Amino acid sequence: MAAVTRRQFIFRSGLVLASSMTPAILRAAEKEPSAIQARERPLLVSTWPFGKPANEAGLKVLENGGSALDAVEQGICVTEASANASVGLGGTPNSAGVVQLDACIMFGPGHKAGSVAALEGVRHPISVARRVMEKTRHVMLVGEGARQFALAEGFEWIEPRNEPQRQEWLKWKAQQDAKKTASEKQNHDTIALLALSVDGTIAGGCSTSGVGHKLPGRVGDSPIIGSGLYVDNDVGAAGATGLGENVMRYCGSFMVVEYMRQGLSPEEACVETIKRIGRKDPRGLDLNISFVALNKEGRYGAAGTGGGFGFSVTTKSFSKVLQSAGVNRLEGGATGGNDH
Ligand code: SD4
Repeated sequence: MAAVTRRQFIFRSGLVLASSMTPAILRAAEKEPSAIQARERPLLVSTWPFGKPANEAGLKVLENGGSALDAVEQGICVTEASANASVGLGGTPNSAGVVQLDACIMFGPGHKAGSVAALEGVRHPISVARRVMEKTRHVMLVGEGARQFALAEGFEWIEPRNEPQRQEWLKWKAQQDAKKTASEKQNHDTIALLALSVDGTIAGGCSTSGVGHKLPGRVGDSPIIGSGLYVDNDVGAAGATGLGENVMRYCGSFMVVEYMRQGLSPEEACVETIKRIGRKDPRGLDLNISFVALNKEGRYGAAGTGGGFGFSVTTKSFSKVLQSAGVNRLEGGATGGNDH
């Protein structure tokens, strides 16, 4: 029998302990033992720095025995309840001064999905989306139908136009009388949160008040399965943020997952998706779109147009905000990034 070096012994002992890892991770680890550390389960990845507390809440859920779906829902609830993002009822009103919320959720096993759009007066649209998935034979409910469903399910009705939001809207309205709307690049915020549990189950969710001062009834990419979010339990998951009209015309998150299925890393898949959209779109890369992704092996990455954007990653050993790759040209590589 070949002699076993000390290094091999320590490494092989680690593999025995890592009984929950997939053969793919083990294969990668055999090539490079340190790869195990970079590909931890559970793993939570979300858009923007404000996703970090959501990830951390999701991790607690997983540590307490909850599922990846529970982690996604409860993590996103943290963002929906916070004032730090245009998500939930504290989000940006539409052009009529009303906050209309979009959200969706997906659970890898069984390829389940639920979604709500243009929902008014409910604090946690992500939970209503989950209820649509679990309690109806439908995937998506919108507007008043979604609101009635939420009320029938016992969700609390909150008066949609609270005073600070009304004041903000009145200010905005006054500005409109004087000049055109500022760049559409402003007033964006969305949480897309992806979770991979120890057993390899993947779930994802997406929630937003949508692009600021949108037309009443406008639905963005965020609640559209395949656009704002996509989960394939055999491959991975992706979520989007940015100007929804530039994501939903291309089924952006679906495309990211398909690139991962073809063997690209999560970051490469995000970069390639943005380039492909940029090659097709008359605006080129002037699109203001970004993606986060993770794969079944526990790799993660993100990319955005321009200089990229901040995204949040949480495992048991760290929780941090990273800078995504930036895509500002159609040929050649992206700038920066954190390809893990
Ligand atoms: C939307 N994609 O409604 C959302 C907005 C967003 O960062 O993501 N902002 O178009």
